Amino acid sequence: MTRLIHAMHTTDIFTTPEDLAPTPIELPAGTHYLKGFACQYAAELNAAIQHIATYSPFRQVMTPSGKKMSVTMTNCGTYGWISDRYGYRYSTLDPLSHQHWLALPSCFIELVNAALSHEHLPNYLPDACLINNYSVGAKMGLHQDKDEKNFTYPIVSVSLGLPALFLLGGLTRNITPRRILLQHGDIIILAASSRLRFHGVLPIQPGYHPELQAQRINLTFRKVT
Ligand code: MD3
Ligand code: FE
Repeated sequence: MTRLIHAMHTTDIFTTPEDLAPTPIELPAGTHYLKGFACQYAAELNAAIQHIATYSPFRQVMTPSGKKMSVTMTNCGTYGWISDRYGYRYSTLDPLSHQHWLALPSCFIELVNAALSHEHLPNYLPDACLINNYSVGAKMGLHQDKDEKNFTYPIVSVSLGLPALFLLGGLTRNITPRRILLQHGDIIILAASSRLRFHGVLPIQPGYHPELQAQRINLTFRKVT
């Protein structure tokens, strides 16, 4: 054992292993990370999410390749993101109820406005909010969000509940993604040149959150049209 310690460089002792420090110090241009920004809104957000999920329940969606996603989803706003064997698209109607999605709750709009203002980004009114629900083990593969008409509107993401390691890649699939830890209340905004980066979520690890129990919920606000 002594031999091993002597063989190490002293700096190695102070280097935190990558797995324990997944949040990089430097973020790429157009990526804005607001640690814990939504914590004060969490109870109100969670109540609104429960209401939305009573009206339009979380459901597993099928990808065009015929695989069921591990994440369950619902939406609010003018447009909802849906996927079935015919492909991905936005729809004004919930395919389960054939009714319109519920309107965005005012606390959602206020939070997006507060986050954009904090980052000195132009304010916009989102017309879609995709609500992803991750149970332990759920994940999201590397993908791009490009079903929206105008990529100059940033995507605002709000994380609640269990932590996740978020993967942020490049503009092509072959670039090794960096890992960013997203915890309860964290907001990440993908603007400008980061808007079309490949991204995904590693499997959620077992845990318990006092407000959301054994789940992670992610809200993504978008402007579709
Ligand atoms: C980076 N959701 O719903 S949010 C999605 O945590 C999605 O549920 C993930 O990817 C989640 O499409 C990640 C953060 C996020 C959202 C959009 C992005 C990161 C992004 C668009 C471009 C680059
Ligand atoms: Fe995405």
